[in-house]
This record gives sequence, structure tokens and C-alpha cells, in this order.
Amino acid sequence: MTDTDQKSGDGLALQEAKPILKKPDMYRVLLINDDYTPMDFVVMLLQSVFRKDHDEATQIMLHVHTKGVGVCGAYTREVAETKVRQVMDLSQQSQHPLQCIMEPDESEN
Ligand code: TYC
Repeated sequence: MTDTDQKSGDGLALQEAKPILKKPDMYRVLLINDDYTPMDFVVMLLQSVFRKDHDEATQIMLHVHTKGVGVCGAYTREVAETKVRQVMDLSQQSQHPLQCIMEPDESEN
């Protein structure tokens, strides 16, 4: 007799509750290249908003500059939304045309 087929007095089978743990859906935050936003500004954003060190921030900025688009990181929906908003707010305040978007991270499923 195993744990799951023990019977209680009234004949009902008792089964131990299994916690259902599902990984949250993840979203990639992407930076889009443009011809006007200064490289230093993009590096600063990657350090302040995405917590990259100067070397990694520079690598990501140069990837976006040469390829047209690049991933800053993958986050839960609310965190990704907040980072996109922070990038867009800082860019707008400095009057740069920098664009930042998010998309579902399909590699997580
Ligand atoms: N292409 C810009 C320049 O030459 C730099 C840049 C990089 C802009 C990444 C946007 O997402 C970007 N000054």
C-alpha cells in the first residue's frame, strides 16, 4: 500500500497536496538602433536600468548599433514593462529618439 492509496475511515482516498509551481512567462526587452541617440547615453541606460557593468553595456550597445536590434535582458511582465517605461522616459527627457520594446521570450516555453 502506497501513500496515495491509503483510505480514510469514510472510504475517501486521501492524496497529499502537491504544490503546482509554474515558471512565470518571461519577456525580452529589446533596444532598437537609430542614427541620433549618442552611444554614451545608451551605455549609461544599460548600466542604470539594466544593471550591466560598463563592458557588457558597451557590448550590447555595439551589437544594437551594428545589427539594428539587441536584447537587454529577460524579465517577468511587470519588470519588463517598468524597464521599457524607464528607458522611454529617460530618452524622451533627453530628447533622444531611442526606442525600447518587449516581446514574449518563446525560448522559455
Ligand atoms: N547608432 C547610434 C549612434 O551611432 C548609437 C545607438 C546604439 C543608438 C543603440 C541606439 O539602441 C541604440 N550614435
